[in-house]
Amino acid sequence: MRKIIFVTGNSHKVSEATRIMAPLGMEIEQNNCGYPELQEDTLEAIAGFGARWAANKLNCEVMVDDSGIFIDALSGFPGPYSAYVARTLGNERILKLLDGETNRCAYLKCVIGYCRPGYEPMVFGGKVAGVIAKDIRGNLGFGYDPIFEVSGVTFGEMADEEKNRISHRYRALVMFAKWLKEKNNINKIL
Ligand code: ITT
Repeated sequence: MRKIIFVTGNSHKVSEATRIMAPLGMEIEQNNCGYPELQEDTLEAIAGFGARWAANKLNCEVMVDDSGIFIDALSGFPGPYSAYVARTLGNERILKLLDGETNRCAYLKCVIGYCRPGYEPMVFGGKVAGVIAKDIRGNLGFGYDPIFEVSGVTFGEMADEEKNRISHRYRALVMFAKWLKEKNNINKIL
């Protein structure tokens, strides 16, 4: 098992990543040191900056996860501002904003940032498309899960294993794990 430090304050992300990464041969250890979240307009810029900052601070390789929900009818808002909007508006008021709206398409996106001290960061993205539910449903998952619906079921109503099979986080982590394996193989050959 290869161990990697996951810098995040969000324990839900840690438990999802732990379950997703174990079959891929990776062990996750949470570090709560945090990192400055740039007010950037892409998740990639925020995750890349955070990974570089944390790798240099902790002096070891790290991963971070910057995620958000992008709502079509709101021109992609809140996107990179999802954490702030969750704190200030919350799911109920987001549903109010979409009252009477027929286009309820949205996607969740996760960007994993990875960096080694002194190196450039790498970023790996994953998305899952869905719709914003008409009401809050389910008490599983976290964040926007109870209002994000895929095939008629919200992530808040899905068991962890089900969400982890199709989620934005799963897709980003698989890309990351593949890259790490390829990179290690190259290093061994060299
Ligand atoms: P860290 O930055 O410490 O990792 P955070 O919770 O602040 O934790 P983000 O900035 O990435 O993480 O999160 C943006 C918002 O999106 C936040 O309100 C999360 O609860 C929410 N979110 C992230 N992943 C999600 C998921 O899988 N399902 C639903 N909501 C999610």
